[in-house]
Amino acid sequence: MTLVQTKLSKDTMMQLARTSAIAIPTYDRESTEIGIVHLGPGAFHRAHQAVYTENAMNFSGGHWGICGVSLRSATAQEVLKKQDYLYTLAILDKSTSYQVIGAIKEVLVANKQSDEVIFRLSTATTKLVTLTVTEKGYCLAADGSLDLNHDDIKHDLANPEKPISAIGFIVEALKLRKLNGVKAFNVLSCDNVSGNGDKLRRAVLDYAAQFDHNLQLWIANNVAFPNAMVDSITPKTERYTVDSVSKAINAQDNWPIQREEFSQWVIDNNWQGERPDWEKVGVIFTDDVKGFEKAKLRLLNCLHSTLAYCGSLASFVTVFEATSDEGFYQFICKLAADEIIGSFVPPKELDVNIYANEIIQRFLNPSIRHLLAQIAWDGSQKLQMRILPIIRDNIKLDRSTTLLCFSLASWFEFISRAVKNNEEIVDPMADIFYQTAEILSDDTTKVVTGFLSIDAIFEQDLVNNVIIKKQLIKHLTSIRNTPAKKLSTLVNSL
Ligand code: CS2
Repeated sequence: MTLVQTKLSKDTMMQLARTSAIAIPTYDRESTEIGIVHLGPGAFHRAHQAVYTENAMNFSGGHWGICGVSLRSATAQEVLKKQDYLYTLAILDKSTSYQVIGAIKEVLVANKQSDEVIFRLSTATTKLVTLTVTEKGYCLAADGSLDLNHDDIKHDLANPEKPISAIGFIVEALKLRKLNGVKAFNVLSCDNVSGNGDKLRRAVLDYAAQFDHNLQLWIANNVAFPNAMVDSITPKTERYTVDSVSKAINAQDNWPIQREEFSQWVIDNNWQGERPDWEKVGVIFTDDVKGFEKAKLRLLNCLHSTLAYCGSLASFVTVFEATSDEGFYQFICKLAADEIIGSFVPPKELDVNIYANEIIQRFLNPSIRHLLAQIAWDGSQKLQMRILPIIRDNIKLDRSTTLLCFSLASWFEFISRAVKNNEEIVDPMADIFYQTAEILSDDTTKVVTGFLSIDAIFEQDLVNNVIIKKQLIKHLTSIRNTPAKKLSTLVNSL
């Protein structure tokens, strides 16, 4: 349904700004060159890094236009091109504010335009490569090295000039830069992955080593891979977002982005490379980026995933709904206080009790419709960063793990129900779940043993820990014995 006649474009944007309170780019967008290539320009990138870059260019200019590279889907290109790559950011708080973002100047689709992508990456004006390709995009094996058996990596090793993976593109472009005497770009990961820069560096160096040790050495000496922590709750754009934003700005925007007001980007202070004036617009540079990462993954993301699985089993649809339930609210507060805070050393700049409380308040933002189903995706990857390290640290510190095991058991049940009902599971390990026969069992000991046998997720220290196994079986049994409506009482009694 098109609600308004005018289409968002560079011609209509000026009109918008004159007639309404919509913020638009204040830098000279037409003459701004592309300085950043971003791999994976999905919702999060467009609501977060692109906005910081936009605000930095509004503040002090610079040639930091972004070329977004979608690795597979052509949708971003199709939709955004028709509106001159402009889109609206809607910030949902007590009231909603709108900002038209102009930082993205081009979108390429890697599997259709690999030559253009490599050209853009290897050209001297590209100073920085950023990426949001999610946990699975790093193609890493369980031991942290590049998974040489990963289908995309196998493809790229056989066809290095026509890559399909982010790693393949980065290395091919760096190879050309080295060959042509062009200074290397830096690579800044913006994925919600612990030690994201370190992990990416490992993947890139392992891949380069397959071809040429000199290239590997050159990359190791010339390319920085800073670690970074990113945060802003960004529910995916739904039909109602398109309609309500288009109505509010009085122009049809077919791909606006919505997010909460809170936004944080913390980058390693040791990194000195060329970049937009991000520090002028709120980006924090710190010596303890890993501390921030841990705090965020362990508090915000662990609580999110817990709500996603337990909350879905209780038939809640959104984070707001689940957190507004008294039983679930008490449960996540207790989980944070008793088992998460204290499992790690927070950065000195952060009061972790206040931080935890603020996160739970963010979940209670009634304007944000954040689907539990969206957060539930890719559990096999996410839980390895959000729950398992906390369990492991608590064991070492002789602290309780029972609430964390409840959270893990609810993931087991969530997946096991999906397998039983033959539903689609959005997870790179979905095939493994379908192949693990025990997951279908009515015997909860077998189910737990089946999950723990997946060695790409669970390492031996956890598999052999009898206390953890007992807790998982106990919780899975009580989840199975409790009707959805009573789950709130169950979690509140833990
Ligand atoms: C969420 C995150 O989908 C998920 O897994 O937990 O996307 C979360 O909203 C962001 O990390 C917040 O910064």
